[in-house]
Amino acid sequence: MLVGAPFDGTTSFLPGTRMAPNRIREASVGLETYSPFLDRSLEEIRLADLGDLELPFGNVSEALEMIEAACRSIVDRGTKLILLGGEHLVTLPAVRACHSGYPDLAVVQFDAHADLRADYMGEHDSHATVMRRIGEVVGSDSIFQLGIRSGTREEFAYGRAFSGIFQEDLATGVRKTRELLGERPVYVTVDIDVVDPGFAPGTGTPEPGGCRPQELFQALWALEGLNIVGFDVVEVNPLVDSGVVTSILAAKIVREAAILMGASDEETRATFGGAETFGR
Ligand SMILES: [Mn+2]
Repeated sequence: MLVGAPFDGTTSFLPGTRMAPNRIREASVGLETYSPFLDRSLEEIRLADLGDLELPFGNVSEALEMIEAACRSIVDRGTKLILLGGEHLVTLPAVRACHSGYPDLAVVQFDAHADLRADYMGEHDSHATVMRRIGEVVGSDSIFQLGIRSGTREEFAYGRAFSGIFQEDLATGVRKTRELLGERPVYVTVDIDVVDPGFAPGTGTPEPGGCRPQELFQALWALEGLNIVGFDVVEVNPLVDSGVVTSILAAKIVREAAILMGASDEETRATFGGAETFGR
């Protein structure tokens, strides 16, 4: 099941990720439902789009609790979760929800930034601390951080010492991650800024020196066969995008993830990606 979390309450630089879920849906209409690489179509899987959560402004903890409750209701049904951010902090309640259903959960992060700060400008829960908090939920050695090229000296020392993988190169990172994960349930979080800002300019904290979209797709395809129970795309900011290029990239990432996960929901059809519409 797919749900949007239009939240950017702790964004430090360029706000606007709250606009992303609907913009990504709009962009998805321009994509084919068929994935040539995976040789499957959105039409062949079951995917329900629950729309966006109505989150309160100015109340971070309440918003996070609502996101967790929504994700937990999806996990408790035994269905797979796809979350559209929103800033990266939305991943924390989603991981909490998945962890409650899958105690052996591991988290794979594609991101430019380590997001491992202990706190950020006095805030415990922030987009800049989210992976540190997630490590406290699943265990720091159960987070696999790929594409990381930005952070403080302390974050890099922490990640290298305690994360399951802390790696810049995606292909190498995914290969090692697969070997280590085996059959474990996995939550995958894609911070769009893992991709170079030349290809994905619509993001709040752009970091030069990232990968090309094709490298990210290859990394995602290489996850096929893993037991992915939750997935998100975060940090897309339509307000600073160049046209809709970043939203389309995010929509294609979600298409590939949905097909990869082969979400087997109840008798609902996709509203995402231009597939047959089913009333909510
Ligand atoms: Mn991030």
